[in-house]
Amino acid sequence: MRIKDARVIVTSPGRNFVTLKIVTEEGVYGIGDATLNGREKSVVAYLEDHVCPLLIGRDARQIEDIWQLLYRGAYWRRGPVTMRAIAAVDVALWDIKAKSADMPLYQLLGGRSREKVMVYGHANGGDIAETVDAVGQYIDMGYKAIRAQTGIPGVKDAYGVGRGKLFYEPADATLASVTGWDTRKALNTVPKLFEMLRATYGFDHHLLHDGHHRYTPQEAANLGKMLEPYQLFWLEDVTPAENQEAFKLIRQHTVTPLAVGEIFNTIWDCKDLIQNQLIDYIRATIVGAGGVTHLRRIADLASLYQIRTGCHGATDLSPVTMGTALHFDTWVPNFGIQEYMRHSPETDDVFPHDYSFDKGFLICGETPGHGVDINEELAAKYPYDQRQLPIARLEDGTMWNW
Ligand code: GCO
Ligand code: MG
Repeated sequence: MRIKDARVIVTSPGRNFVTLKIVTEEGVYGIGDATLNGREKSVVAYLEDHVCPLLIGRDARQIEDIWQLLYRGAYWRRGPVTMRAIAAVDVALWDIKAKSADMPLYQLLGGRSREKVMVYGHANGGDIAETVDAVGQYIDMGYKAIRAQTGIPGVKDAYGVGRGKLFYEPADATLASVTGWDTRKALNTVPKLFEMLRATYGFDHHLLHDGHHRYTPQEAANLGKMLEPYQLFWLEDVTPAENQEAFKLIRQHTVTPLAVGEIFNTIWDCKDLIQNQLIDYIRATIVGAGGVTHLRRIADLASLYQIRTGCHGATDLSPVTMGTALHFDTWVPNFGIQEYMRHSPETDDVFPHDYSFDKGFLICGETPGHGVDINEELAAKYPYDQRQLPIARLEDGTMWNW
């Protein structure tokens, strides 16, 4: 089963997506997501100039060898651009393999470990009262788990305060827009939000919060401690994780569960965090961390330490990543939760898919492959639209982590 064609499709149905399509001589094709939010074109060039020519003529069934070829063969390892390109190839090849076997992808991975995949939605509000209302709307839709973010008085456009009810699109400007940050004010506000949420809705639902890399390890430990009475499902990205050791300090001071990894590319980014049991959930996902082939290795390492998965699933991960992640989640023994930020109707039309939502769970379909396709004619109607993620600055102008 030789690869005849490999090409990149860029489309912007509401936001930008980069998709790789691989076609075999037999006419079976597979697609993979290669979207890198705000830096999309770097992956397009990496794929078109350096990866696609290497694929032509290879046996599409040799997924592992092709993965190793692209990882070792480039000499320059890891990094978001390389690993997204590898992920796109890997997912397209798994799609082809599963279609050829006439099986949904989860069957090839080892079959079902569960009936359905628990997801969390994003509740956002300009202030605490609005966020409490937004959480109520998710509860009414049947969600079991909800991430809650609120505006912070005195902070311009604090992280996570969305435009739009069911999804939030941070890449909102041609060149990065400037938002504000103030840790003191955040530490005054976030615990009050969760106090109000538990007072209003009780303790039956899972509540999550994203710190989006804003706190120092000491501040993060303090936040984790203050949130303990509200029993969070997780506190995410509470400090940057380039220095994995930083989590030791946080861990010594709080039992609030910690989640990290949406910007990780390989197992090496989380090796120490996992082996020292410094986190509870690993957020690496299909498109970010080298596809199914590599994410499976991360999940297996995590399982040795009772660390569970929590795949990143924001709107900048295309339906192709969501569909593939759902097959992965349906199989992976140490599943924790799946993030589910809904896509716009325009995006859903360009990427027809067979997964469905039912009362707080997503269910992957039974179509052979990963169950997501691309309507190329429709995709061509939405040309690339230059957008970047915002940045954050402190009151005195100091550049901070967004
Ligand atoms: C999350 C995230 C995202 C990121 C986005 C960046 O937990 O869903 O932090 O919303 O900000 O994926 O492109
Ligand atoms: Mg996050």
